[in-house]
Amino acid sequence: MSDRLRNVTGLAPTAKLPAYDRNALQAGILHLGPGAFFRAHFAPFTDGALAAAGGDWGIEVASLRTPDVADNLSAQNGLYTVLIRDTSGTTAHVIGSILGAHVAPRDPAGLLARLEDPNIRIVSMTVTEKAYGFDPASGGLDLKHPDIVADLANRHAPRGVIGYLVEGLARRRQKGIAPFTPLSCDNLPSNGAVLKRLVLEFTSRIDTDLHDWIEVNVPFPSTMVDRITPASTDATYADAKRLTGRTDLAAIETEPFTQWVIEDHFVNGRPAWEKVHGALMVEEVSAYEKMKLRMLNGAHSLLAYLGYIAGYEFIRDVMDDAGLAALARRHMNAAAATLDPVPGIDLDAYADELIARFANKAIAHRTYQIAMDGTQKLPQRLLEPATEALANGSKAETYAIAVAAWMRYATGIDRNGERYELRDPRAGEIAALIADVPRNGAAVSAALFKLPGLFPKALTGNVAWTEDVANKLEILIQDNRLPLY
Ligand code: CS2
Repeated sequence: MSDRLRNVTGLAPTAKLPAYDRNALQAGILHLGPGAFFRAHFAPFTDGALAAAGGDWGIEVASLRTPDVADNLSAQNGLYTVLIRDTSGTTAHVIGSILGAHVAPRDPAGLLARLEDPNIRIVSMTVTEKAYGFDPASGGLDLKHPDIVADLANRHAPRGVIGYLVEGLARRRQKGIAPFTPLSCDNLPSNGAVLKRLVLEFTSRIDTDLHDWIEVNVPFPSTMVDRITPASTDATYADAKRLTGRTDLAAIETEPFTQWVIEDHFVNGRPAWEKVHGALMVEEVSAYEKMKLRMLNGAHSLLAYLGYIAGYEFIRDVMDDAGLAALARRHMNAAAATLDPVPGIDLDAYADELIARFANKAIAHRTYQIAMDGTQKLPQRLLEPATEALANGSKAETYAIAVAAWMRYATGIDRNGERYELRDPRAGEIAALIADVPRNGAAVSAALFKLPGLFPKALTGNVAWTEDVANKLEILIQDNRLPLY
């Protein structure tokens, strides 16, 4: 393709360009998982920091699985377009912070060599919840996770996130190179603390000296990340072409809102992210994380499951249903009631803003996309706050609705009787649990409550609440929607 985006000269005047010299830039960050969310969030924040304050903080990305995004970025010298959409129109920003892309399965040794480079001072990641090897039941390492099993057996030739981080740190220690800061940017509560625990549990099984060195020398800052980013479609690529004049197969689209709260604990420097609108460096991120996971993501999952089974394709369509929009707001209030005060944030105004963001008509965010990986998302979004809500004397009714909706969704049959793919790492277990169970609320909920490690005992042992789930599920199985939201 001769019109491919490869450099920033001669682009259409409608494209905003990187405001720094990319050719003079070196990589200081290696990022694992260059998916759409990373391209809408981390890379633009770093692009903004480079423009505002410079520094050798270019990014190299590495894909641990599929090569497509990395290959498209490589073909474009790392350049790609972010389309920012709202009802007043779409703007195009060409992002320059990515300098190179690797495909780990194709060249694992090449990626390990990059992890040893002393210039790489941060190894960040957006790999989704399921990639970590986190066991929600124990809060620690899932010793059955395929990457963890493989990497414990073969630590010098890793394939998963934890394996690569540990091998990279081990090599640096052995060669006397200062460590990098691992930086998790996934939607897990205390993502840095979780990552630290997983890395340390993994290391304690293979090398106790390395374990002690990491414990003392490597910080694991937690972050709260937020920007609604649907999967790219043909409309994304067409608009990127129209606004930049170039074909861009790594283009993404997103909303105007963007937020990043980062614990300021870096062992080896960091970009001046605080200079970019939406970024906040703090001592402790947990209050922000809980707020976002419970109010935004919890309501998102609720709407995704109820919306999908009611036949709505996009979250914006669900928000056009007054009953569902009101339910989302009610759930946000219930989630807010489980939170401690969050510095500088009025939770009511935050909820109003979330409702407006969900309703953004310019953002086509599929309910099916958000519904993915429910077993990985439910604990932090819905089950932990539900447990706290019940303990505080609430009926946790909107949580019962959300869980019933997930269970209805987990049956894998849509309102027209057609099957769909669950896209959940535990899809096989779910199907096996309900295969021979009568399709009614009591039976299906009883079966799914038994999914090992998912539901805390405080929920499954609460008869009133589980009956509420069963009753709501029964209605959803019969009618695909609840009568009164
Ligand atoms: C969504 C999130 O897909 C999902 O599960 O809830 O990706 C959500 O859009 C982001 O966390 C918003 O920051």
